[in-house]
Amino acid sequence: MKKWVKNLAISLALPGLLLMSACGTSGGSSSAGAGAPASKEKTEAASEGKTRIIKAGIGLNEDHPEGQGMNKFKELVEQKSGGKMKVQNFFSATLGDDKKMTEALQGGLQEITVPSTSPLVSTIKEYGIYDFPFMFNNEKEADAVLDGPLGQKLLDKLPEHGLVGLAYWENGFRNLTNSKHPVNTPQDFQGLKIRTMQNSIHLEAFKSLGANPTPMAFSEVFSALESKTVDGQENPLATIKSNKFNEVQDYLSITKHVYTPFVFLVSKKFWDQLSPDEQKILKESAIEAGKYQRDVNREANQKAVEELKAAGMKVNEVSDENRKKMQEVIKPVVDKFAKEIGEDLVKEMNTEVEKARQQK
Ligand code: KDG
Repeated sequence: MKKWVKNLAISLALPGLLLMSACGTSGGSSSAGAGAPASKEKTEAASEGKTRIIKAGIGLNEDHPEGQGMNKFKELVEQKSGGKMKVQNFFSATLGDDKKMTEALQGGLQEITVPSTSPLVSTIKEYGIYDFPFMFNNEKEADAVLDGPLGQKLLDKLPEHGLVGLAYWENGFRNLTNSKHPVNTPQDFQGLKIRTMQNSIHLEAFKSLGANPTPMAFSEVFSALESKTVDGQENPLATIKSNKFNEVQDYLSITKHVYTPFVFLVSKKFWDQLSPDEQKILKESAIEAGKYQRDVNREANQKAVEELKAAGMKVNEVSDENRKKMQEVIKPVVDKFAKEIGEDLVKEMNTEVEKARQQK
């Protein structure tokens, strides 16, 4: 289906869905609007056998590992609740970008989204510790930190902002693509117009390398690359493949310059209406689907290099030596943000990474 036809269909269907999910239950007598405070009747309504409609949206496509994780989550929730909780998944930013969907959760207009942690930083600065370039060497280290006490500490900061965090999923190591030339050394970034996520650390890190970064919502990236508004972008391989960036980008450089997680968010306004049993179902399903999502993601990232090469991209591996050089150039930016975020938290992060490294 053409994209505009799809968008039109969705915008026509949306008001109906919004109405259904604004009530949080369907087939029930509850008439409370979106974001209504938790009420005894509502909790009882759900446990009395009424169906809850849960609207979940992400920016990436259904075929992306994140989309596959959302489908697994839907399957688990519907199975664990015996069909009393129904998940409606919306992919490809049809409900908006990461920032917009997070705001919709805070307002109680949408129940679930799984954004990159990076755009959250403008609201909760501590999430910036995940944006420090070259923090993790591999996925195992990231898992240990995210699933450990530090990861939980950051999830605990969400409720005061109207959000509940149930788990971390994986976006992954980000790599640079561009339409100009292979990037091997820090000097190769000079003058490149690069789309970044809406995150000040990413922005300043690329500036320090001499690039010309522009923050932009993900849904705008393909056309910005196609129209040459920007020369390049950076994302994990599975995303580059799923979004067909190879059609508008000739060069892929395996920079692995930063690992970014996804965070599984639920609207607190919605969460507070759920019974403890319903909350348990959502939490267990988010964690279980997250494990599946990480596995699928790792497999997809591994396969994607060859697939992108076969599709005509010129791929270069950046040496460890050159990655170190990039890290040195970016260090003043990291030091600056470490002060802003809080030296103690950064120290804790470094200790956790070190611990994970020792475990092997
Ligand atoms: O569904 C998640 C996406 O919206 C987004 O977070 C992808 O990494 C991403 C980016 O570059 O915006």
